[in-house]
This record gives sequence, C-alpha cells and structure tokens, in this order.
Amino acid sequence: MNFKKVIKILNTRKSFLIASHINPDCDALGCQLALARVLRAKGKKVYLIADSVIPPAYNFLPDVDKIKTNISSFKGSFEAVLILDCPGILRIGKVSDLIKNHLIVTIDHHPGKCHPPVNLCLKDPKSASTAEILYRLFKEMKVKIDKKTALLLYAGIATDTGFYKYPNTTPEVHKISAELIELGVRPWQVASRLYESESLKRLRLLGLSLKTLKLHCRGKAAVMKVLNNMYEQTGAGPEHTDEFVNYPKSIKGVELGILLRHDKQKGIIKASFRSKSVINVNKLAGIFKGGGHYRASGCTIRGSMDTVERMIIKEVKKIIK
Ligand SMILES: [Mn+2]
Repeated sequence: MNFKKVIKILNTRKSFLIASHINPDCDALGCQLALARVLRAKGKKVYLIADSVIPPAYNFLPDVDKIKTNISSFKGSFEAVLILDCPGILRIGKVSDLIKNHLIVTIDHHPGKCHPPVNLCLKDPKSASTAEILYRLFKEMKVKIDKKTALLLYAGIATDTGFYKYPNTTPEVHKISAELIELGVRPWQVASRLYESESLKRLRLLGLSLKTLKLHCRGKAAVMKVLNNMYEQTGAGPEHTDEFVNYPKSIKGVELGILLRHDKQKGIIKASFRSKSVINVNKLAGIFKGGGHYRASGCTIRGSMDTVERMIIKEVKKIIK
C-alpha cells in the first residue's frame, strides 16, 4: 500500500469531511472517529457525518454522538473528503450531495474498484478491516496512538473479524490487536458492550424473527425475515437487527445465511448475505446492485417481501446446484 499520497493530503489540507457507508458498522464508525481524533490532534478542522441512524450498540465508541446525521441541515466548508470502509459515493447515501466538486479520498478494504469520482483510492482487500489499514497509516504518519484511538481501532478490527474467528483473522490481526491492548484497550469491556448489553426489545425482535427461519437448497441456504409487524410488536427498529444474519448462517450444513428485513422506507427490502466458506456473496449481492465482501455482503431491493425472497432464492439456486 502506498500511503504517501494520502499522508500528503492529510498534512497539507486544513479541513476535512469524514464519511462512511450507510448502515454503519463498528469498523466504519471506529475508523471515522479514530481518523478524526488523529487529524484534530494535528490542528485540523474535522466534520463527521453519516446518513444513517447510529446503532445504539455502538454508543460506547468515544465521541460517536459527535457524528452528524442530519444531512440537510449540515453547514460547513471543508477542503477534502475522506470516505472510509466503503468504496465511494454510491454507498454513502445523501452525504454524496455535500461533496460534489471536492477532493475525495477513499480508504477501504472491500474488494473491487472505488466508485468514481474519487481522486485517490487507498484499497487493501487483504486487510481484515479498514481499522487495520488506518493502524498502518498512523504508523506511517508516526502518530502516537492514544488509548481512545486504540479502542476505536480495536473495535473495528475485533468486529470485522467476528472477534477473531472469521477466515480473515491473520497473525497480523492478532499482532496489531496485541499492541492496541498494550495501549490500554480492555477486550472484555469491548465484548461486554457489544454482546452483553442487549436491549429487551432487540431480543424480543430476534425471537419473532427466528420463527421465520426456513431452509432452501437441501439445507445449504437459510432465510430469516424481519417484518414490519415485528417492529410494531416489539418497539424495536431496523437499527436493532445488526448481526441477526449470523443466525441463519449458524445452522449446521448451511453455507449461505440470508436475512431479509423491512426498512423504514416503504417498499424496500434490505438483504444481507453471509457465506460460511465457499460461496462468493459479493457476487450474489452484485446481481441486485449491492456489494460487500466475499463472505459478507448486502443489497437493497424494491418490492414486497415475498417477491424479493423469490427473486433471491431463484439466484441462489443457480449458485448452489
Ligand atoms: Mn470494514
């Protein structure tokens, strides 16, 4: 990876807008916040923005409440845009309206090309998380990583590797994590905030959703659904469905886990795909103009739940013969 051009932009420009993908995960948010801390320490002006509700599970990330989510009321001028954990403008929602005619840099670990227009694309699909790329960038910049920045990077690395259990977990991932722990991160605290801080309404939503589990393709694919009436019954929302997709994937013999959920936007179904090993779900999501990684991807499809399910299963049957 060539960090030089990115470092030059970070050093010479004075103000930045930092964005990430819609429906942000811990890597996306952790990276936005970590880079903002480092730039602010260098005396730069930084705006953080996201066109999404921030999942309440990530409230423990330092300064996550400083990320502005009201795009239409955003006022601020900046010299460069940094898009993190995302290949470019097609995945950042309405933030794309704010950045026309700006210098755009993307830093990402998803496979495939950056979405134009982008002036500089720093990509490393071999990195398990964007936080891992940022860690290397900070080293290259000779930044002294403080405890809060260490926590933000650790949160991204730990969650994007499924807490060190997905196939992207390399020795390098452990070495970087070890250093972040030496800098003061408490792994159990992060795990506890993420996995032992469930809200009752989220668990009730999960309970209803689990009842919809259905196997396809001789047990090799599993579909789980979250419907509007379940949100109504439990008081939970789409922002509480993070990680639900791991349940269909967790069934023995299932190679492909699928989560279909109603969204706040009417007539839209959000689909998430997870592959245990051999199925490339980045390709599957691509059929529906979505994307992601080899083993984790998603897309948004217009239509009723039944129609969308049929469309997806039709494609899945072509993949799992
Ligand atoms: Mn990521």
